Amino acid sequence: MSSFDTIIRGGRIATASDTFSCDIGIKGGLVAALGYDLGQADEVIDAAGKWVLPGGIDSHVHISQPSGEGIVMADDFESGTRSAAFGGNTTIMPFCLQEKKQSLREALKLYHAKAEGECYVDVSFHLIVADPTEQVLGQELPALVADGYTSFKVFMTYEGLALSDREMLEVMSVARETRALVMVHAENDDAIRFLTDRLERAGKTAPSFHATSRPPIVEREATHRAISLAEIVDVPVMIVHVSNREAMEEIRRAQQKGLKVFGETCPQYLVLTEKDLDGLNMEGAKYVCSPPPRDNASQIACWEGLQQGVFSVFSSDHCPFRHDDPRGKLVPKGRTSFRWVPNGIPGVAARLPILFSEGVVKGRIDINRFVALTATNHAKMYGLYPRKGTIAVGSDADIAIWDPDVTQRLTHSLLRDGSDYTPYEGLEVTGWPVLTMVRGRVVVRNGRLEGQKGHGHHVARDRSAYA
Ligand code: DUC
Ligand code: ZN
Ligand code: ZN
Repeated sequence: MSSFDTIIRGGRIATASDTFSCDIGIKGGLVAALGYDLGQADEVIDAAGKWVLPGGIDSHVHISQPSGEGIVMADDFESGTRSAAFGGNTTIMPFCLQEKKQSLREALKLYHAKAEGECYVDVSFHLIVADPTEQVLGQELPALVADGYTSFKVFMTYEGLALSDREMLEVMSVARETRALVMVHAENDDAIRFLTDRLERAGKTAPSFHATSRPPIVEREATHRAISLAEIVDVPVMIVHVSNREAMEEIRRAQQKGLKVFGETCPQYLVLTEKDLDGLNMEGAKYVCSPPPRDNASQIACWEGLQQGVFSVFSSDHCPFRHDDPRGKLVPKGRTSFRWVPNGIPGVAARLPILFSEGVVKGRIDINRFVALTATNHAKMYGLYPRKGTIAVGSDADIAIWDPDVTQRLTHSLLRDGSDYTPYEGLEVTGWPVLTMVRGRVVVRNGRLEGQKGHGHHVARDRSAYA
């Protein structure tokens, strides 16, 4: 009888702290041994010449989320988790959106029903708190945190989603009491609406004006305010999808003061700019997301944030819509103003290859920081560590094997999501995940889907290591 179900042989392993060469013995979905001469296994995977890394954890993903009348998100849980696996991810963390007047439990029931039996990789929901009633604050949130939903996102912009400062404080207080982590979308809603109205009155309605309507100062002000509110309550806070230097410096300043303020950035802020929104005939709609991509100086600032630890996580903010589709980016109202163009871009499969190529291959970050930014820190931040996010005896065998020598141009067909484009089309990347394994089972091998949907399941989380 074999000692192991699988042995991964001859690869070079990197974790967030160490780099070493040995074999990995896997049994019952767990890493059971690290060493040499591990003996027999039902399957031996040759990883010579390859990196063997913890599978990516993408802690910022939107799937099957209601997005406005007549608009449909391009990914359901089947296609979204499939795409995640093709991009070297083994866990994703989608949002469960509470609608106004809806209970959070009710919302969660719907999302679980959508995900059940459909997932190729593991999933774990964050909650979006859009209607913080007394019942939600006093009863639902504490009970849900106890059940393993240990993080919630709040929005400072968007009609129907934006919370007042008072409401933010109330949610943050519950987070403090329950040791949950609050994620904040930081943009000043009044300023955006003022600028949007002014642009529309001047006839400036093309997708490119989306970026004009949400300049860096709008993000910087809200970031400062979110940090201040968290300081009042004395609670840790994660500022998500940071796009520019001013917001990044607000986070750095708070960290230097000793506050538990964390930051996240995303691929669109490293390799896209607002110029991408300029395309004629609604081509620019492909790049409409919030905050919008900025300029080259902002890209440099985001790299600095990653290199210097101001940002602890690098996520995709995968929020996919089809482009050539009246239920996606070409929704009829969107032609009348950028205000109505669905907000978000796909990226769950492109995230890791972009950071590997632009970061590790180009020498901006080392392989250990890559692992920290794409897996380990997500696991620690959101209560999945050490079960996930590392390669260690006893951890889930969530592993991605990377060929560092493959060079190719990103193109949508490689990414296997439900959209019809990638905003990163044509970007040359070196390094590619050639095998993705979730709890010991191969899901993707050499560009072919081997996994079964339904193998991925929902994971209840512990408290954040930082809460
Ligand atoms: N915020 C997100 O986190 N994702 C997509 C759109 C948005 O505004
Ligand atoms: Zn957001
Ligand atoms: Zn998002």
